[in-house]
Amino acid sequence: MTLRPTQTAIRCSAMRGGTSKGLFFLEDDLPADAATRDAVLLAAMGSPDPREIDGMGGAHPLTSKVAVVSLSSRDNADVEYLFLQVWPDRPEVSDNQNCGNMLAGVGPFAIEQGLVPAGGAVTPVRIWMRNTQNLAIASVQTPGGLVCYDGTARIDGVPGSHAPIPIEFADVAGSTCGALLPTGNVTDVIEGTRVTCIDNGMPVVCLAAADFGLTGQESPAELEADDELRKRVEAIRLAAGPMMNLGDVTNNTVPKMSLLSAPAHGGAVSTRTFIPHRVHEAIGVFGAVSVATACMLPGSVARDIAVLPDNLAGSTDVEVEHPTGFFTVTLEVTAAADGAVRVTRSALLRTARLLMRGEVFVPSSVWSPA
Ligand code: NQM
Repeated sequence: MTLRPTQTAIRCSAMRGGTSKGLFFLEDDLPADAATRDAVLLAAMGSPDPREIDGMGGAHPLTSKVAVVSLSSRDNADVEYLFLQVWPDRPEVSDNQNCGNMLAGVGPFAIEQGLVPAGGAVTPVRIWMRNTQNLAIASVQTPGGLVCYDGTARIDGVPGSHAPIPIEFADVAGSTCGALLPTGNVTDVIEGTRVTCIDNGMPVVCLAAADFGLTGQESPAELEADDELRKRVEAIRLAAGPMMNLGDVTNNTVPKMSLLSAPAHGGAVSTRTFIPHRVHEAIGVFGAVSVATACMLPGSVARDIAVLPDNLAGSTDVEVEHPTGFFTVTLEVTAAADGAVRVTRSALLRTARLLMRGEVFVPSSVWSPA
């Protein structure tokens, strides 16, 4: 009788990307068929289980993430990145949103894996983001031809300092919803609450914290413990989904719901963001880009609250406050004669770190390649 291994080993790396953490795979190392791939990722993470005890997941949406990376055949990109959210507590893997934090790990991973040669002290990696069909350019420190993770860059939400990974986007407006203002309006009233629905890389509904009787300085745990608040925010989200061209968003991770208030620490605006059911300990990358963009739009819920310089032409650093610090988004905007604002470039700083490289094991009953 031939004995068969009861587990399948799959090459992968564990990386922190920005304020998130997850597993990075080469696409060729995973099953080609999406249903089998998703079953493999659920098993690798230990989902569904709120503790993800039987896998590598971190029992929170921010630490239960996967990046799938491959060489690109596009003229304008070196590699392609597919982001997959593995829900910790239900057997679902979703590709319906992008993740700019995991994106920070893609450049280093692509160089480490030999997909992109290191070139000089800094290697620019052109990344095609499959979820939203947009391009990002990440600049990775590669002195001596090796990825360097050490450095002096600090991002709030991550202890210590690391090598900087600046990331730029040319145009991510309407990446998921088809338009920067998917409802066609700068503000709408949904379920009796004034909102701004925006998509500059991430579908976000901007809300005034004061409209919910909040200061906007509450902790994520306090907000998550408030059942009435969660119900009201979710009712607005479910109604906003179809208005933002997202259809029924009951089981969707977007739109994100960002409660805004005046800055409390010298920034431009303060945020508390439901993503969409847990409250982010910081703010997502594209979530921050979308909120910062909303701050630029005359008449928006965000513009009414934000503290910004009078002249927004050219390049502006928007300091988005969040529960664990600041997220700085650099926006370049042009304003048309009718006051319409177009963001021509956005840029931000992240760091990332390779944590582990090896093989993750899943039961052979889930996947047993020939
Ligand atoms: O908005 C969390 C994160 C994210 C997504 C979320 C992200 C982004 O912090 O680009 O980075 O909002 O689901 O990783």
